[in-house]
Amino acid sequence: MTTNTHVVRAACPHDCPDTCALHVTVENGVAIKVQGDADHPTTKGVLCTKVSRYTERTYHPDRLLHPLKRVGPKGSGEFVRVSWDEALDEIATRLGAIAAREPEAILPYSYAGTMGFVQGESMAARFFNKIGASDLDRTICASAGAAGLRYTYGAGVGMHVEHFVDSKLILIWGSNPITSSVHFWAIAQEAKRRGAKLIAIDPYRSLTAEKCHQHIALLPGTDAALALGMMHVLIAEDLVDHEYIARHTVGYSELKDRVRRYTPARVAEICGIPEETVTTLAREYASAKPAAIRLNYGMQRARGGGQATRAVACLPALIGAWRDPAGGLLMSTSGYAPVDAAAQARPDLRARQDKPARIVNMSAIGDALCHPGDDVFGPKIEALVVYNSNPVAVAPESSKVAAGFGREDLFTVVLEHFQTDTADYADFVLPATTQLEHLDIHKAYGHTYLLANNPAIAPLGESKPNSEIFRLLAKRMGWQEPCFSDTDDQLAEQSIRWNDARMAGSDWETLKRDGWIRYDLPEAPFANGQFYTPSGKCEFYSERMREEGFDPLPDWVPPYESVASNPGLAERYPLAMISPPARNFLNSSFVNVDSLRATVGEPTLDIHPEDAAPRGISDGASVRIFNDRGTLNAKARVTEKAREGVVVGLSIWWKKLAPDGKNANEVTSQQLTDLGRAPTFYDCLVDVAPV
Ligand SMILES: Nc1nc2c(c(=O)[nH]1)N[C@H]1C(S)=C(S)[C@@H](COP(=O)(O)OP(=O)(O)OC[C@H]3O[C@@H](n4cnc5c(=O)[nH]c(N)nc54)[C@H](O)[C@@H]3O)O[C@H]1N2
Ligand SMILES: Nc1nc2c(c(=O)[nH]1)N[C@H]1C(S)=C(S)[C@@H](COP(=O)(O)OP(=O)(O)OC[C@H]3O[C@@H](n4cnc5c(=O)[nH]c(N)nc54)[C@H](O)[C@@H]3O)O[C@H]1N2
Ligand code: SF4
Ligand SMILES: [Mo]
Repeated sequence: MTTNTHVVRAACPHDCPDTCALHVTVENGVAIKVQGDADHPTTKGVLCTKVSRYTERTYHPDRLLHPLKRVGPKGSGEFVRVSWDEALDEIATRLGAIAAREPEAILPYSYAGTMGFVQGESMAARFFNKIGASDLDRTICASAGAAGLRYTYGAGVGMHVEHFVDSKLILIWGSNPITSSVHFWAIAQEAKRRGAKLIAIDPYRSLTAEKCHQHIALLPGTDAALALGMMHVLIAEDLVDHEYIARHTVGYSELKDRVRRYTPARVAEICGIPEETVTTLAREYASAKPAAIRLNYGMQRARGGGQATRAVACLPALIGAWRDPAGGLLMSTSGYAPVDAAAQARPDLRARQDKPARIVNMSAIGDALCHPGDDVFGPKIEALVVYNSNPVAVAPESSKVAAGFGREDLFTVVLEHFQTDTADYADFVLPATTQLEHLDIHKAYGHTYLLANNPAIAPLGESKPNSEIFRLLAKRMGWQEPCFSDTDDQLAEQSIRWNDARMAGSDWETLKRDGWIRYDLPEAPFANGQFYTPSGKCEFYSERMREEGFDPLPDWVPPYESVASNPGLAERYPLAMISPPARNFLNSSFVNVDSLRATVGEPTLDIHPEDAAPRGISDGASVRIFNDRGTLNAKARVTEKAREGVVVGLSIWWKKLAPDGKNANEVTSQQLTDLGRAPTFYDCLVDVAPV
């Protein structure tokens, strides 16, 4: 037999800033290798460990290959195989009956299991718009930081990641790129070889912080204070770029007043770091040219996360760092993509154009599902359709989430690759295709390219793309609108405004053929101002925020739960817990890939020797982590990587694959951030005791 081998151009679907360009090698219809595209300027032929093993995930023996219907009690994971016809008929009938009475009792629940537009909010969004469902506020990751950037720069925009290679100082702030953005880390290392200084700002001595020249281990949720303290020094010592400020910023004099109260001494106390660290950092930041900040989402998961992002985002404008392509800041680049959201989601399909849909925040899904319904909340949630997300593992205050999902009167459909913690609570589980089996189009949030994902292999078993599942459901609902017949190819093409100048005349056919294309943008995006704000300037003072009832100037908003801000609670639960991602998991994805889970071993908790000793905790001991919301077990690692007062449990475990059936979200809270209504995963007091 002759072997038939070819290579397919694809894109990594995962929620990761790097959005790699992939080459998938297919032999006789089987994907045998997934590699990074050597020509793509940020992927450079390299993938992370997880996605190098993507075929292991796609061909995993536990892949869901046919529809399942629940037979046991909710959460028991007892299902029988059913046909697609039986599953789709019953789902359409049940949703149709609810919609006839109260459409807003239906709720989609989805996030970035895939970041593709086609398998994300296109056909699915059309389906929920047409049925008149409640809208999901998709806040679980980045919406605090996104709001901070939007008020300051006008959108999620920043430096081209490639230019960090020429930076002389890089602040890696609330970011652990060795884990969460390896391609940025490769660039930062090259900058280091060329003489750049790297400084990590992180309460935890992460894999990245260990490898930087300096590590500033501030207390969680105190970043805004540090940024305001730096501004205090920059202004007091006249280290600012007056010309840039005058031409390209708004509100300098108001900002000057605001930062007066953030003296290095006060900031040092808030952040739990030496006073001279604040002063030296500010001076170095002003003198290194060009200076760049890689800001990331770890620092916006506390109450003041929105304002913290805003405060840090003001820094590059104060010193005029934006003048150089290798100066400025990168948190997100997703605002550069000329996305046509209305063409994707078709909000015009909603019958009620006179009133906005009821909105349910995904970050408080536990409370939402447990709510009986009233005039303020709106109707009780009766049906939930989950895709691209695993809320029973990833959403905060997990005991409430599980209680909500456990409601016998809730009708739940889960589209998945695997029988996750969430799928265990489904009435119907529908098998979805993976990235190798479907078509998609991807923007990124950590670089400035648009990518295509061509399908490499046929769907495994009876699995279907999300888009096709919603297309089939729409047919069963009897909807006649032509948009419910659009193919995946059409959905992809409709996602982008191709005539936007940033697309430089490219089209979908070219993108599919070439795999990726760089947006046409200036190399130093804000050298001449041209921010995406209403004023076109970097807004230190935001008139929009004032109008919307927020503090128009950046400020430090203390955490809900910290020793200083909540001493009563801290008496009982004196340790701040953070639960950032483990390197070989991707949120809760890959936890079920045995070879990757083996590298992590079991759930761990890093604790400082000074916190461990008085509690009688020795290295390797089993410990119980607890607060009023819940409790979980982990293996203690007594280490100075965790600063005193802070414990670190790398995440996000599948609950059912942890020895005690629990993960870090047992103890996290459903409180929301100051801006963006985001979760506060890293704003969480606990205590720890030997088991
Ligand atoms: N391997 C891997 N890669 C991933 C993911 C994954 O799960 N695994 N997840 C992906 C997703 S969805 C996202 S959003 C990104 C997340 O990746 P990042 O944006 O890098 O954010 P986190 O990993 O949450 O946190 C980064 C660092 O912030 C620190 N941190 C915690 N609290 C604070 C604080 O208050 N201030 C400061 N300055 N630092 C703090 C943490 O200790 C951690 O080392 O990574 C993506 N990439
Ligand atoms: N304690 C704690 N909790 C956290 C965080 C933390 O740092 N600490 N991080 C938070 C962050 S930043 C995020 S982004 C969220 C992430 O939370 P989620 O967005 O829920 O991400 P995952 O856990 O990776 O789950 C994605 C699921 O989608 C499925 N999936 C992937 N592709 C497809 C597809 O094409 N079709 C269908 N139907 N399914 C698909 C995968 O199999 C997987 O089970 O978690 C948050 N939760
Ligand atoms: S998870 Fe991130 S680093 Fe890994 S292949 Fe995907 S985009 Fe690249
Ligand atoms: Mo995220």
